[in-house]
Amino acid sequence: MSNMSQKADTYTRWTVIASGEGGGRIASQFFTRSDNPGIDDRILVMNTNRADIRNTISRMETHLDDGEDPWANHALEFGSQQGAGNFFVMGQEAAREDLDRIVGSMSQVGTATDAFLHTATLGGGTGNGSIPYIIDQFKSGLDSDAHEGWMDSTIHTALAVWPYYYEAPQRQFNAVCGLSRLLRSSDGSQNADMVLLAANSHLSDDETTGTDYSEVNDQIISAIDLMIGAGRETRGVIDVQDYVTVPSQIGAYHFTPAVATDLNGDLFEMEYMFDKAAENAFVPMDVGTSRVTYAVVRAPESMIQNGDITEPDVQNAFNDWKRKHGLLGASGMTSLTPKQERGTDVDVLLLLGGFDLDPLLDHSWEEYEEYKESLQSGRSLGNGQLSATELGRIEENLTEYIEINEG
Ligand SMILES: Nc1nc2c(ncn2[C@@H]2O[C@H](COP(=O)(O)OP(=O)(O)OP(=O)(O)O)[C@@H](O)[C@H]2O)c(=O)[nH]1
Ligand SMILES: [Mg+2]
Repeated sequence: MSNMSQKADTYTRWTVIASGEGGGRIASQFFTRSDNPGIDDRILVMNTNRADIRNTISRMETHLDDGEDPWANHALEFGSQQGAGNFFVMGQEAAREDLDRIVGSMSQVGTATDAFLHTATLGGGTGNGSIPYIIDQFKSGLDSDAHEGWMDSTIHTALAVWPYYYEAPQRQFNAVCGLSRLLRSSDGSQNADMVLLAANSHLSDDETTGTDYSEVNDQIISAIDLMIGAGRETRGVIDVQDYVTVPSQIGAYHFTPAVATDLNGDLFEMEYMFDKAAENAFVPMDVGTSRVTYAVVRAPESMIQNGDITEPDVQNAFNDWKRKHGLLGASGMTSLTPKQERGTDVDVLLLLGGFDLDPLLDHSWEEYEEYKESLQSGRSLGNGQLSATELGRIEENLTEYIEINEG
């Protein structure tokens, strides 16, 4: 990884790319904080819809340096239509129309970045349509002068939000297709290097929200914080390359975060903390089916310095925890990360990968089938077309991927 050390000596430089309204809302939440180690202000929000992106920008604006134009560095409107009509093919076509501008903006915001975090909701059309397509363009050797080659080795992770289970069949249909397209390109090869999943209904049982996603988004942000933190100034460092190498080799590169924060480190055993985190996985799943498991423990610097919590403690506890869940065969790593904070509050992130996807898909598969039937021999809208053959490939790619991870 010689290229990484050239770019950043001490930690992974992340860039957040968001497309669509929900993706933009999550990304802007990074922006509205005083301190974003690992990301700084490398954030780009994109949308096909000018009104949506304006709202996102006005949330970000107060946090920009005086006189900085958000449109110049942090926002992009793409495609010739307003919105994607909640049809992912439209979002994809919009990105195709403006690929050069998108790549140009990404290069500008993410100069010398090590890893992209592409953020989109899977229920809609814009984010879900464009993000898998954009990743695919990079992975298949995008031919552009704009990035001067440095992007060739950049890692593309995706953060994908599953719709509430009660949302319309078309949303569930989009989600199933979006997951497939993030995991695999049309020819069946791996697309994103890592796909992080979070399901709205699983994170919040409040069905009355609809417009207020702050509770769900807060949880997502804290998981990403912990994940990014593990690659910084730590004892055991998990770097982004570590997250993606083995999972890609064994075809188990879908993950979900499982998080527990503010646990009293004086009081609780580490193994108990892992259990608490595992209880709060971001999608419905059976922990015992995980094929890859990473553990990130973040503790006050003083606790680490005093030896109250050590790297071997974390490793041993994690092994015990894995044994208890029949996961000793799963590959994995641990990291102990300091935080600048007094007290004894410890935060834990488990990244669970390669688990059986059926418990999640069970919520949407019927609606997917139902909606597919209603399409019959394909669908078109504006300049977006989805042929039966194309949809067949999308379904087959997902089915094959799921089978690899059925255990
Ligand atoms: N967690 C979370 N989910 C969101 C948020 N905003 C929207 N969603 C979910 O995302 C889906 C709607 O997608 P949007 O993000 O509005 O869609 P879009 O990418 O803008 O695409 P179109 O509007 O169809 O062009 C629904 O399933 C919502 O439940 C958000 O801020 N956080
Ligand atoms: Mg929208």
